[in-house]
Amino acid sequence: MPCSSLLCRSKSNHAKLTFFDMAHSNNAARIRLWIDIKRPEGMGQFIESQMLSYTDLKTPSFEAINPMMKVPALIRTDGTTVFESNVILGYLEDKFEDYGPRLTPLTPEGRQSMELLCRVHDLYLASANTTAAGFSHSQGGMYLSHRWHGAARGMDLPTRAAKLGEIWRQLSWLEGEAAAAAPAGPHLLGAQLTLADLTWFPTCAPARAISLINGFISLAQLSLIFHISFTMVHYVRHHFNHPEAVG
Ligand SMILES: N[C@@H](CCC(=O)N[C@@H](CS)C(=O)NCC(=O)O)C(=O)O
Repeated sequence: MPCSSLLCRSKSNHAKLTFFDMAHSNNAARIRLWIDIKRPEGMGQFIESQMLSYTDLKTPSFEAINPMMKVPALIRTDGTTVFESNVILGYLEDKFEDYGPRLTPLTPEGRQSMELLCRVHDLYLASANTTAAGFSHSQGGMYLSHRWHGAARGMDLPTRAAKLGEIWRQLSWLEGEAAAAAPAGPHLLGAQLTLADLTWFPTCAPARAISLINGFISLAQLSLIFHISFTMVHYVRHHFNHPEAVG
C-alpha cells in the first residue's frame, strides 16, 4: 500500500541517511555546520536533508521518527531512527571519519573536555528536561513570550527572568573556559575546531545579541564569544574558498 508519511518516504531512500532539520533550530544547526565543514561540495551524496516546519514536528508521522517530536532527527541507511543532536553529531563524525577535517580531539583528555562543553550546553541551555506541554529549555527564556507563542508555549515574566539568569550563568562559565583555551588558539578547545564549537556557536550568537539589545550586557562583554563566533564564520568561508587548505 502506498505510504506518504515522512518515515515511509525516507525508508524508500535507503541509499542515503535522512537528516530532519528546521530553519531556526540551533540544535539542528550544529548538524548543518558539520555538513558544511566536512566537504565543500556538501554531503549530498550520503545525506539527504529535509527541512520541516514546527507543525510537521507535531505530526504522528514525525513522532514515528523522533518520539520527542523535536529536531534534529536522522534515519540511518538501515532504517533505524536516531534523535538527540549530540548523538547524531557523534554518529556522523564517527561514520564519516575519513572525510574532511577531524572535529574530535585525538586525546582522551581533549575528548573529555569537548564532551563536557557539549553536555553543559545540552543539559542547561538547549534542552527541556520534560516533553510535557508548557515546559521549555532555558534558551526559550530569550524568545518564548505569551504574546508571540501563546499560553501553551510562551512563559510568564518571572519564569523568563529565571531562565535568563541560567543562560547568564552558563555563558559566564563558557567564557571562563574559552578564556583559558584562548592562548592556544581561537576555538573553544584552543587550536582545534571541534564539535563543541559547532554545538555552542548557533546558540551563543543569538543569546549575546539578545542580551545586548535588552541591556543585560555591555558591548565590551560581547567580545570573547563573538570572537569565537566570527572565527567560526571565517573558518567556514575559508573552507569554501580554499578547500585544499583545510583538511
Ligand atoms: N536535546 C534535544 C533538544 C532538541 C530541541 O529542543 N529542538 C527544538 C528546536 S532547537 C525543537 O524541536 N523544539 C520543538 C518543541 O520543543 O516543540 C537535542 O539536542 O536534539
